[in-house]
Amino acid sequence: MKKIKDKIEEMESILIGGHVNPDGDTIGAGLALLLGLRKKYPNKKIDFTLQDEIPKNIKFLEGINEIKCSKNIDSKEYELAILVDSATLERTGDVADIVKNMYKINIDHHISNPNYGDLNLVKDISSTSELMYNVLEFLEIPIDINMGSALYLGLVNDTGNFAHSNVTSETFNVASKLMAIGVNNNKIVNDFFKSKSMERIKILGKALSDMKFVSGKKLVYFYLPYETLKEIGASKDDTEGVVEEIINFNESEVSLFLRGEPNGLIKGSMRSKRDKDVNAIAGLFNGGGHIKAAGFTSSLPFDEIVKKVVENL
Ligand SMILES: [Mn+2]
Repeated sequence: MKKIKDKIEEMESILIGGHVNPDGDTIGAGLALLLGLRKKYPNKKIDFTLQDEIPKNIKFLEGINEIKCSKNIDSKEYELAILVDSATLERTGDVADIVKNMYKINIDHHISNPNYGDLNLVKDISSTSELMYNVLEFLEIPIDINMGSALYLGLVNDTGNFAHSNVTSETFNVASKLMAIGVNNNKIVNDFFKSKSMERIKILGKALSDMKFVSGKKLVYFYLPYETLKEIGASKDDTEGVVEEIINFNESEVSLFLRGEPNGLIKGSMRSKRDKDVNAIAGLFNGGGHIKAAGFTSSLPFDEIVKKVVENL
């Protein structure tokens, strides 16, 4: 962390980047860092950029409008890139190209992260936001209510509201310190989880009624073709959380959600309840993530993806 601090102090312009299809963790960690760095170094040029739009249920965070779309970023204006919550550089989409010639700091919590940065802070903990809390402390940046709310959202996002096995006493410790500075737990959880669009509820309903179960492998899966997504009038962030919902089935151990993309590829997400390693399965499709939560993109048809997953579970 000392080297990270030195680099930040040395450079005059910093661009923070997060992953495509941004979630509460990449946004929470990146936004807290943006607000903190701007406060501590008012004379530096500091921005946070993402390729994709902010999901509707995250827009309530204060400072969210400071995040810039990667289309509007000129790479020549920055010397240092800090990538957050991005398991590979490619995961940042268009941002990867913008930062390719910059000095890169990689701050992440995915075990599959190959340490692609010039400096890497990769720790196997609940969330990048939990890690970012420690980074901000090390940088001696006081965490205000807006930064704290962003970090808290990251914790809630990646722990399924403190329900997953990645939660440790340290996760609660960070959550507790955030509440102590005034973060409103109930408001964040309500704004984030209980704010689903009708389209999202409809997708979920479809998933719950059409999901299939492979009892020999305790695998529950659901495939949503792109045409069905369009018929419902949904967008891809309306499919968030499906993979976590279908694994609620009591006999399942692993869930697989497959979503057709407009370009004909299929995006897969997997979850595991106990010890089955879905990071390894995602790896068969050149994806990755964590042992209990991972994802991939494939050009195979959906039935072949299911076959390959079943064979390897
Ligand atoms: Mn994360």
